[in-house]
Amino acid sequence: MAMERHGWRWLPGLLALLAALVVPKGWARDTSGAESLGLWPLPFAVDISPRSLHLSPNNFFFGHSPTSKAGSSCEILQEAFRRYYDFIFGFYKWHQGSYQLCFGTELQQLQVHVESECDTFPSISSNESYVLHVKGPEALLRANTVWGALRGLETFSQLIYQDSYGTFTVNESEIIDFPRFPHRGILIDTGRHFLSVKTIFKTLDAMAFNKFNVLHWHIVDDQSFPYQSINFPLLSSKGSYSLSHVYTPNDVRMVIEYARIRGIRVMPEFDTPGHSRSWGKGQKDLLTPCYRKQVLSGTFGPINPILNTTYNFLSKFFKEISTVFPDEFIHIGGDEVDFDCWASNSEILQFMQEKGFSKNFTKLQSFYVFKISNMISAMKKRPIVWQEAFDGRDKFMPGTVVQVWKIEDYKWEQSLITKAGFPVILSAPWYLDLISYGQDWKNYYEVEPQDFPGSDKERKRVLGGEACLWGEYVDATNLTPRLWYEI
Ligand code: CP6
Repeated sequence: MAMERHGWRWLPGLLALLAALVVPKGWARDTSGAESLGLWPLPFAVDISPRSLHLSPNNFFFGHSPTSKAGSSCEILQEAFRRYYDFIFGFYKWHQGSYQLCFGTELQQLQVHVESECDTFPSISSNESYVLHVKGPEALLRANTVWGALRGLETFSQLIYQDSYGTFTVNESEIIDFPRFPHRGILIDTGRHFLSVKTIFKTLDAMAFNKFNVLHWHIVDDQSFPYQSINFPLLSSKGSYSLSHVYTPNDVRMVIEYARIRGIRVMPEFDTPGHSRSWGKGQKDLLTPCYRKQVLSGTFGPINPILNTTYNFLSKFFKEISTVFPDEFIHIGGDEVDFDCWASNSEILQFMQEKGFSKNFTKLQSFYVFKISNMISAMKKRPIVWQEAFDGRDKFMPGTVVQVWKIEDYKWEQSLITKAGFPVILSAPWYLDLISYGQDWKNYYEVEPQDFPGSDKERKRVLGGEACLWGEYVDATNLTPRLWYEI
């Protein structure tokens, strides 16, 4: 009931991910009352009293504490105040008047105090903790950063319900909260099915309701190249499904801004050297030409890793990406590279001989990934790769984050990566595009991201998790119901 007041607020279909990522393992928590209120994800410590306060839409406001470092000039907070006022009261303001007839204590203000100055972009190291004291006539939300304040405002809005007379009500409560992991992501795939900016916004809204903080935007793939590059416009004009299935520079800015305002990072992925067929339409000589019995077959394989022109192009391309996307991380893929085409091409084989790789294509892949990683580092960004790039590593850039996606022995993979000193993001158990005849979400609940053989130090290298919603069979019609429970 408490959750119905908003009409369209979603509980995650990946409840497990939330439970696993947000709630510290083995910590004694007092969550009395939280279940019945539908707080989600469950905060670290919740103490809800039976004493209730009422709120009236025309006598309640969000304010800044006089000593807050982020005051009324902070756009993140001002925008959040408007959004949350509407979530709390918006749908009922004009047609339910019973809130006037109330006795008892009224809650008139939520005062927000932020310890540090109004930040511009969230990052992997943003402090998202907050403390919420709800008592009359003024409630207090304290946070270290505006990003923590956003999480606290979300929790505050979840505490408010309408009683049986329709009166907006909140119980006196004390909440202490912080996320267990800094990286709580959702992967969307706009290379297989184009998703409108509006659909992406809707996903970002739902992410904010569920305290997710990273949109992993797998923006292009084999099937299409919807990213409109400023320096290489042919990539999308030739490689997109149509000229209306394109993200213009303005669309990209709008997605980044909509996310930023909600404390969500946008991490772009440009997956190479595999999964890159669509790049070939607008960029000549980028892909490897495949041969059949010593003659060109007319088909193309992964990006050609032996040409200087490849690296000149990618360097300019990623330079652009590093300025368009403000996030510190760029995902460079490195997964599922098909070696058959490389093996068919005598120039590739000759290059491999010269480099001393003999017939080991994994070495060629590693050579390529290392060069791209270097490029990304030179641009003061950090690379993220899929696990194959780590598995086949020769030289491997320090600080590279490895994303685990293969379900087979994923815990063992986490051990290997963290033992080698690299940070890890777990996705394997949360492949939301894989659906069975049954309730997959139950398994999502049971995952413990730090349950793998290793030391405490190694376990601390788990940055968090990501639910992947690959787009081969997902478009705007089924994206929301695959990701969230709507109530
Ligand atoms: N696309 C890309 C995909 C997948 C990957 N990369 C994928 C592989 C296996 C499953 C689901 C998705 N569709 N670019 C692997 C990371 Cl089961």
